[in-house]
Amino acid sequence: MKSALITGITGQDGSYLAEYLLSKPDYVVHGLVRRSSSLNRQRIDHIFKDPNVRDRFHLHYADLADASSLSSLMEVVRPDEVYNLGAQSHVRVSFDQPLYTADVVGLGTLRLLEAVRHLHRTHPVKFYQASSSEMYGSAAPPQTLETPFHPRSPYACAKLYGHWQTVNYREAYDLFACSGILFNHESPRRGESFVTRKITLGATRIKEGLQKKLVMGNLEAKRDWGFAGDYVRAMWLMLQQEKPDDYVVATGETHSVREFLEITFSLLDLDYRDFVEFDPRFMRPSEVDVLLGDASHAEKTLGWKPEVSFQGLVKMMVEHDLELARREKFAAGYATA
Ligand code: NAP
Ligand code: G4F
Repeated sequence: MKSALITGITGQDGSYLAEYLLSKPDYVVHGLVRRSSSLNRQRIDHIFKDPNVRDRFHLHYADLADASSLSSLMEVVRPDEVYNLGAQSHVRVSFDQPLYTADVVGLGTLRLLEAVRHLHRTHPVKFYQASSSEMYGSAAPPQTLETPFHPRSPYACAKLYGHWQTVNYREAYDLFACSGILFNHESPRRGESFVTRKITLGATRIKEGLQKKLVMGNLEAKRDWGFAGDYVRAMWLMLQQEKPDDYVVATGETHSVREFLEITFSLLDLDYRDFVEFDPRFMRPSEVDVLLGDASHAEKTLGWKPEVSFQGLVKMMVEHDLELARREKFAAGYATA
């Protein structure tokens, strides 16, 4: 059996990656969870209910801010593969909490790499780092592996630190360490405060009469949006190659927030202009205007291609959130009946 350790297992990507690895009969999956006052395991609860995989799925308490918890965990699990997906991953929030973001995202990666390096002396380990297209910041599109980075947020600076530490651990210690520079990827499991999910949740609630307006920031920003389920396959493929390397993972298409709004509302037979209001609260001190990735290295080396189109992604999220809104409306009606 192969054993994988995932940080960020309660998040969007962690949940898809756990499912993907467990769909292979030769994987045991260990997830790092941090203590919270109320349980936040909605994205992985179903795995424990699946009799075919639950015996191969284990959770452990630790934190990227706590080096001792990471080295203890590494000794207990002795994983063959480590996927570092844990992060304070919200760009806007990183302007409010820059030091915390740098600690968890930047130093957290270094703490984990150190724990991996120590284990690697007695047990071979492969390492995946969840790097981000945010690191390109204001660099002109299309962004490739050769494009110089120009980060525009505390989050992006912290991710860049983690990226270079990963590259340096590969070069200095001969670790099998890969940095996946992933462009935005979404799904029905996307956190509610990221723009795509905020739009699909808001629009479907408006459709069901549960909400009147949707308050937004910059509608002109453009992103290369893919489906998270496609992107976790690329993470796994990187660790199955003969040599470690860095990869850009993207769709090669870019769309504005405004286009995302237009398509979402039109799927619901609504016009977004009747419902969307501007609030400067959602603007950022420095913005990333256009992200558009070139994934040709991943396509050529890993044989990876996205399977879900942009239109398909929006439709998938709208259908999921419309069902949620209908259930919410039914529950509200039932409560007041
Ligand atoms: P997400 O849904 O926000 O999940 C983040 C995960 O990190 C959660 O499980 C969270 O745990 C965990 N976490 C936060 N602070 C932690 C800490 N101090 N110690 C341990 N775990 C901690 O993020 P995602 O969208 O799945 O993204 C996964 C990774 O890819 C992140 O590193 C993100 O920065 C990066 N990335 C994402 C995208 C994208 O478009 N989604 C693109 C490029 C890179 P709780 O549940 O306890 O909060
Ligand atoms: O959905 P967002 O918050 O994602 P952002 O900033 O691109 O970051 C995401 O993708 C990165 C990869 O490039 C990841 F590394 C990161 O962890 C995260 O997953 O915002 C997208 C765009 C921005 O330009 C933002 O200014 O949408 C714009 N926007 C406009 N109104 C808004 C809103 N963003 C949010 N979150 N909320 C709004 O009301």
